Amino acid sequence: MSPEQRIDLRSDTVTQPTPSMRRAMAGAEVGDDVYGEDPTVRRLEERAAELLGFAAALFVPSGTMGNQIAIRLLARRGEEVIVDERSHIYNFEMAAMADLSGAMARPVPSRRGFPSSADIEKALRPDLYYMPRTALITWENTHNLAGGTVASSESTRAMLAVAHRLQIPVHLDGARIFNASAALGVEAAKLTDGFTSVMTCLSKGLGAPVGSVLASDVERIAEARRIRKRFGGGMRQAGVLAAAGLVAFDETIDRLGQDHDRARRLAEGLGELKGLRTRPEEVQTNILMLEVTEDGWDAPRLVQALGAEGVLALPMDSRIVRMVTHYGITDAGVERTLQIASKLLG
Ligand code: TLP
Repeated sequence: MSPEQRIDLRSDTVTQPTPSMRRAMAGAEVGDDVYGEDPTVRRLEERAAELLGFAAALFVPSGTMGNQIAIRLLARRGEEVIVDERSHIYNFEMAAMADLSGAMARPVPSRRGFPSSADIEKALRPDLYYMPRTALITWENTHNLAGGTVASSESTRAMLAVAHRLQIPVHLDGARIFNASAALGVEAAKLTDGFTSVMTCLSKGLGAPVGSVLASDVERIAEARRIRKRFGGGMRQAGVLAAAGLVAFDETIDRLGQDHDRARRLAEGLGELKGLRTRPEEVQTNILMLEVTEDGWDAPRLVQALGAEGVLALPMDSRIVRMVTHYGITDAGVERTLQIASKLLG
């Protein structure tokens, strides 16, 4: 089966650059960004800062690097970083905070990805010389492993109130903050208000081929630039990539709601099949976690069977399969996925 015929629901990272991104990349004005001479990168950073409501931003190769630069920036060796126990930073970043920054993760439980302010407060260290200091709180919105959930403004506000009262910086892993913004109908800059730093990805729902940005104040971004270089992320004529990011900001933010509608439609249709459980009312954005409840099936087997029919999904454990919609998934792709799943599970 050719890649064009596949329905690839593994992630929103799989998108191909749009024709206008490819045109912008081909024509991008570039320079050596390590000398600060790439005008396209600079434009992307200015635009990202403006969209996220910060004074400055830094173009980075990946979301992981953006998160890890923020941690290096805001925590010192031997200090603790509060993380939700299912966060990307804790589960999918190779313990980088320990390896690169000497920091220790302090995982906190949550129901749908957002720990309560009471649980966060409980995890904060008292000021005792024989205990590690709590350096930083992290927050993920939308939350990937919880199924693309959107933080309520109440939960974010309550967490920020604790952080501000105790003067602890807060980093937002906003890889999909524009999905949260589309789901709530609220500008992204409103959702980032009160955070010390924010990372967002161009290479997920926004469809750009590569890249993320880290936003914060001018001083911190100047320091983040030094850390990026130390981490090996000083890129040269990166304007070729930033050009696609600018198109992503201009052309793809407004269409994210369609991905959310399609994820909901998938959840509704798959939930009707025997042996699958979905909770369509809980699908808020473009990520859907479906539970395989049928005896004789499990998540890896279902993923394999779907894959043989050209529908790609990700097994998360023995029972849970993840599907993510993005601009490469059309209404026809959703209907075809439902037909194939129904044929398999009948
Ligand atoms: N998520 C990827 C995988 O790594 C799981 C995906 O397919 O969803 N924060 C969040 C919330 C993310 O979901 C991801 C990537 C990242 C950070 C890291 O971004 P990259 O992949 O650019 O390093």
